[in-house]
Amino acid sequence: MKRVGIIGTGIMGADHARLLTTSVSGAVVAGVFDLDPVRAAEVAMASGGARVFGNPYELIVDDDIDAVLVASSDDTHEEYVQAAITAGKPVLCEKPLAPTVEACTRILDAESAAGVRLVSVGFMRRFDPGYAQMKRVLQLGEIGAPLILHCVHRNPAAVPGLPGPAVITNSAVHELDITRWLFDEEIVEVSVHAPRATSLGGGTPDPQILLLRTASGMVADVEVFVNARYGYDVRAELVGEVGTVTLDGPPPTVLRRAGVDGRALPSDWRPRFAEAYRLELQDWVDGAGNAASAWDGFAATFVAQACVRALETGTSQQVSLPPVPKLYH
Ligand code: ISE
Repeated sequence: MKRVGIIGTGIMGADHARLLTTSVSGAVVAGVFDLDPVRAAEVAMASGGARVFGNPYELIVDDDIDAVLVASSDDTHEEYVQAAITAGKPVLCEKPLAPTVEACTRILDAESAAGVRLVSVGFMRRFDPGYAQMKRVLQLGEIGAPLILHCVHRNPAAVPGLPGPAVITNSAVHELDITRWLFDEEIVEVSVHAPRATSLGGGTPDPQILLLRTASGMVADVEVFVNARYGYDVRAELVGEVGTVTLDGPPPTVLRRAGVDGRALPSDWRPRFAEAYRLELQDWVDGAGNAASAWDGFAATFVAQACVRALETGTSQQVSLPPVPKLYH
């Protein structure tokens, strides 16, 4: 039984604790830490009596904790991931690995110095049955050589407290990862276009259109709109030389009311990606190693920062990733 310690019991930490307790085999939530001790105690209780730690570093080094899940705020990921590497424990870090390239680089350096891959990054869409099907269709050659990926990523409202660039570094970063993963190729050029901003977005450029060009010339266009109000909606269409494959959410719940025959949308990502989160956690607990690596986390943040620069300068940016460190070959 793998004893998991969770740092951060907010929206994602609590959800991971619930899935680990109810839907994942071979794991138990053994410890939790949160800046808010009441919130930590609630999650500990719901997880069947996990120990509440008063200090995240004590949780990481404790002999009764085998593996660490980091679900604290984005800007604190680095320090906890580094401490887990030092303690020699596997760590699943919520995306983004860290919001800056510098912080991600320090993590790569630490993991390379340790000489063993301990870090997984929570790009859960890689485990979503819809995206997995899309990749399978592509690999089987059913749509021919891929040319274009169209993506839509809409949230009803931005997560409170996140800075403006988080539209890219926290939300669109999923599509940056999915584009690399689906095409199995690096993104080499980006541009970002901001139409007139929604009046409901508090002044942030929102929505935004990202254009991503890959090494062999495929293009992904991403609409990211984090204050779209009507519901959580993630879609994609992959266009190949002889066909297309479309991802339009999980099996729909059909809702008929007020003279309308429609589909119910969730209010956030947890129901939409519930199965992806479950599969991701099971894979991590089993040590199967199919999750995004620290290198993938680094690459996504590297491209995200180029997108932020593209938005700020209004010019397209070349993206030139450094060579892949040996540990990730
Ligand atoms: C959030 O942090 C997530 O990871 C969701 O999957 C994403 O859709 C949302 O935009 C992010 O803020």
